[in-house]
Amino acid sequence: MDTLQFIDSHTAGEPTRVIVAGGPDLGDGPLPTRLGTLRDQFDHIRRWTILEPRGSDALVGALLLAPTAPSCAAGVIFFNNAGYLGMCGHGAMGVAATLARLGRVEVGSFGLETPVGVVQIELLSPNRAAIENVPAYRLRQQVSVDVPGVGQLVGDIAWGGNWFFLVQSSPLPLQAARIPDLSDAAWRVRLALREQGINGAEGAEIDHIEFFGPPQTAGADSRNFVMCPGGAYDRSPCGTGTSAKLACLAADGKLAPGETWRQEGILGTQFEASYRYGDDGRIVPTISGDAYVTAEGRLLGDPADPFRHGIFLRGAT
Ligand code: PYC
Repeated sequence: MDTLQFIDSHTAGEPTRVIVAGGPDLGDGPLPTRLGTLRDQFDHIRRWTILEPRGSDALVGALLLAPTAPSCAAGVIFFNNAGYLGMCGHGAMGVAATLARLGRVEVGSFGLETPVGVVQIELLSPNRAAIENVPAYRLRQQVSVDVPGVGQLVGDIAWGGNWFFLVQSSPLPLQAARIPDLSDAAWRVRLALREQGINGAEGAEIDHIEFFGPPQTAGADSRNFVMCPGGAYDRSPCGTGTSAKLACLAADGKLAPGETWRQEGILGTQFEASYRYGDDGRIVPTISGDAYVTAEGRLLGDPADPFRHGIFLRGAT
């Protein structure tokens, strides 16, 4: 019987499952190389961890690895029901809470190595972390896209560790009761961008869609709805999506360095965000949020189980 040892958490409602032992040997090379090995040779580990019947579409997985940078407490590769994520903000907060649970970090600063760079984390308490994300920037402003069944939408394209299309005026009310409609509309936007050849840098697919509207909870500056690459919506305000939002606010002169932005998600939970300028003129966002460990255990893979590597029906990408 194969086993994977995991710790589950949620960050502002969005779940993270960290594989803490039993994962494959990916060598000790750079994280992007190890991600390639995981994807090409061990993708069943991702499916086993994330997909039903052991997981769910909402889960983000994180494989804990030895870092190459001595300054880092751990390396990590994030993945979901559709594939691999360069970075994941809520997931990094979940990893921080998990490392605290394991006794591998204490309140204070440490680095987390990801395939897209080192993320500095300040563990503020065992259940709250501030993530200094990889640099974020806006690639294009006010891009028009014709979305069948939704209409003409205008949005910005920005990088926050993943590629986002950010629609300032949501085509639908940002209410939890409208999540199925919001999901349908956001998925249509994703497909329309793909079909109309609207991409991130170097032809990268824009695989996260973000709608914005007025805040509904005290203290927030804005509310969002975020569609993730595999068709699940983000229960949290999305760390990389909030980073992309900060890049747009900074480019528009609407938020000064050091000023706080409170982004509320579709469940009403909040991330607190601010930025500084990096050396290359891009912004370096810091995003804070709460994460709670919810479970720990072992995933079992009986060789006789036809679904030991998950059920995958959607074919999202
Ligand atoms: O928090 O960056 C994030 C994220 C990406 C996908 C789901 N959550």
